[in-house]
Amino acid sequence: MRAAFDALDAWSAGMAYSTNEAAGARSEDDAPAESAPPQHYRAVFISDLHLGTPGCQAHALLDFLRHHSSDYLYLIGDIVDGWQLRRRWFWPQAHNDVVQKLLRRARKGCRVVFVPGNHDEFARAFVEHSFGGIEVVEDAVHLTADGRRLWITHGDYFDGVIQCAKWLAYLGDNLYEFTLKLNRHLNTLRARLGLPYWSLSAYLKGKVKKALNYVTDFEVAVATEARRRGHQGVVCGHIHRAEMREIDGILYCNDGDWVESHMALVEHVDGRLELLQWPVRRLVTGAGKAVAAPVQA
Ligand SMILES: [Mn+2]
Repeated sequence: MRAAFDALDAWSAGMAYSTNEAAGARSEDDAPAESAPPQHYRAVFISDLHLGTPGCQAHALLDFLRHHSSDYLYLIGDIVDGWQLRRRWFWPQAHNDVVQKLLRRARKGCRVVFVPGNHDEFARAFVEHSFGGIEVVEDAVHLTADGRRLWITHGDYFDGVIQCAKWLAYLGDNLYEFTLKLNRHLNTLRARLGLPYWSLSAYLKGKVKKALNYVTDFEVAVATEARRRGHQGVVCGHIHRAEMREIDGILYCNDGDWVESHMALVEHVDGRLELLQWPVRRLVTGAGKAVAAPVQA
């Protein structure tokens, strides 16, 4: 098993060299800094990259990784989308570059920890193994510089205990907007057929409300389990909704995703936690309200 990983690592490293040669440039990490040096953090937490899908914002993610270095890097699930890749192979160069960057980071002494999610559940078979220096674990506990224990889990295990269709949670407000449009077209058609007005959006509004309840239920369920395990907080992903707030004395953090929100959670050297959006940096208050801050030069 170990040999297979090393072979794969060597193969992927070879890929990186050939790519760089083709581009006529050396690895960007090795190149002298042309712009500002990367902002260094104690820990960076990212999840839901969904590499292997057209939705993955690999270029934004590469840019984020270039600008943010850390002692610890947690990959909290749905990193590679095995579900999508099984249906249709989609693996552009940028997705390869992300994998290269993560492997290189591990080689250069950053402790990279991968907690598989539901879309990369294939990796759960390799728990307690190391993939080119990236540790694969079922879940983890991160000790912050100020002594807080944060439970690291993707979050999909909580789907089973929450009674609502999870796809609604992914859509949320977008679904409502879309529904308004659909409603208009539907009723134009109904009018042509001589049928009375019928509000699809009103019908679905109740369902969206249920989806919002799902998000809250998810957050409470994850925080409750973190408390039961004796931790002070939790960092998860899965629902693609970045958040940082206290739930009954437990710090609930969701590091967002790299499909839509381009968000990451970072721990400063003093243990302070912050949600970042890249390229637009945001300060997220305890109430979950995002305040736009100047874009880093
Ligand atoms: Mn997931």
